[in-house]
Amino acid sequence: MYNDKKVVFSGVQPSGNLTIGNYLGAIRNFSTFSEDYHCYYCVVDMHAITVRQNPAELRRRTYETLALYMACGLDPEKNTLFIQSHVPQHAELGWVLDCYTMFGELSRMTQFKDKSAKNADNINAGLFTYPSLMAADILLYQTELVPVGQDQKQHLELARDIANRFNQIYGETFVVPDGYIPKEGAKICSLQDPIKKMSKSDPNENAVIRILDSKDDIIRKFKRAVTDSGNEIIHGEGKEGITNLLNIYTCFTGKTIEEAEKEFSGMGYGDFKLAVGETCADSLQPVRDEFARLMADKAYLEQVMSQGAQEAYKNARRTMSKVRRKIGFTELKH
Ligand code: ATP
Ligand code: LTN
Repeated sequence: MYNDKKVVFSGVQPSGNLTIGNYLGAIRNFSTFSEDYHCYYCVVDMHAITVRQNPAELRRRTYETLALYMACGLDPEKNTLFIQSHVPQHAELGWVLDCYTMFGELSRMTQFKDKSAKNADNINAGLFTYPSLMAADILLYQTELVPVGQDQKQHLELARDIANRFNQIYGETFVVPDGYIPKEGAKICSLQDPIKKMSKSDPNENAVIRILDSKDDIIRKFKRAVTDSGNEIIHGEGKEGITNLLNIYTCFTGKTIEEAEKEFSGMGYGDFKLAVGETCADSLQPVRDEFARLMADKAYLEQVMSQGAQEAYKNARRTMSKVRRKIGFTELKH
């Protein structure tokens, strides 16, 4: 059904309740590729355990992330939706690619540096080799395009370098993937520290808007958003807080920044924040409703998971046998 189509792959970690950063930077765009590409959207639970997780919560969030994919418009009949740990070739290729990824390259990854600082008591080897497992996710499916937010650009470049290196040694094996970083929404910032990206594992709940937050919570958090001492609703340097809010508003409404500035001109910060909060909460309402409906039917989610794992497995297996042959692993004949 899909075989002649080019491939799109992306993943989200079930490491917390998803934020509007995950939504606007990544998931919302996923369904735009569904007609023209064979799309694989994966819940990357193996990446999530690079940071300590509570087992029951990890399991629940894995279901929730899958349900959110669907609530954001991904039809499991048109996209392969699956869980990373259900397809063992991810771990298998991950190991192989570790052997073609340099210590120096991994040491330069800013996500590793940030997460090491945040988890100083658990700087494990998986956190370090996270990017080669991510490269394995992508390369296993001969992916052409990877829709992600700005923060993943460095990991993607490394995935391309690894693919090129492997191809140079063994001849054409992997498609070299391109990133797709949206023009709008690629970097939604924290509401409390608008220089930092909004992150689902931020311990400060006021800094993040979660897709599943209630309307009241969303409005309350926007009202508390950090701004500046001025009173003009314009974007630009020194106005990172207002710029971030304008950016969120335009992502949800499709308006340009200039249109939004005009619309809010003369308005106070309080009313502006309320308007952004209401727009955001109302835009997310259909996603929340659909999510609740899907979560009530666990059997259906399990059926989607197993169908996705089977589809992914078929294609992952093909790339993996090619890799095994190229590097000189022996084959079991009996
Ligand atoms: P964590 O805090 O656990 O590291 P995260 O919020 O960074 O998680 P990921 O699961 O790592 O989320 O990312 C899923 C997708 O969402 C990726 O494509 C990533 O680039 C995108 N993304 C994450 N945060 C933002 C953000 N603030 N703005 C835009 N895109 C984002
Ligand atoms: N590292 C990504 C999640 C991720 C991913 C992928 C994204 C894991 N594997 C493959 C795109 C393609 C992140 O967002 N932190």
